[in-house]
Amino acid sequence: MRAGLIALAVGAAAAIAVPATGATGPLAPHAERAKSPRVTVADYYYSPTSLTIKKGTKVRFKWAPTNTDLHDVWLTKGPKKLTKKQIRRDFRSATGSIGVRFNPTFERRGSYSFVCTLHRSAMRLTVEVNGGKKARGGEERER
Ligand SMILES: [Cu+2]
Repeated sequence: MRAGLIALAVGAAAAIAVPATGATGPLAPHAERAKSPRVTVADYYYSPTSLTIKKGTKVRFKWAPTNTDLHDVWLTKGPKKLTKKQIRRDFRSATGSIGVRFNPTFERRGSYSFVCTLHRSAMRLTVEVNGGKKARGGEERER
């Protein structure tokens, strides 16, 4: 259970300052106020492994405080309109075991594939970004 894991890890993680700010940061003026989904980056897995969000959503990645190994989150495949520069700047996290900050905002629709470059086969994440009318579970499409 997650609460148990966190409690266990408090001792080990006490020396590392992890900012505990809420989701009250400023949003882009035109973006809808969507809550930020979270993805846990743990030893050899991401949780969840897939995510469907609306365009303009920020995703908060949290490195598990129990980690003992290094991990990162790198985009390997994304919408065609993303430039290499954008990919490098916005969709590649730093590498670390705990305390890494990575909160990309997904401004373009499409399918995004991420891996941990250190554990490519074990750690994969897919993010589907749709137009913004109906996120998650919306099977209907306007045509
Ligand atoms: Cu990893």
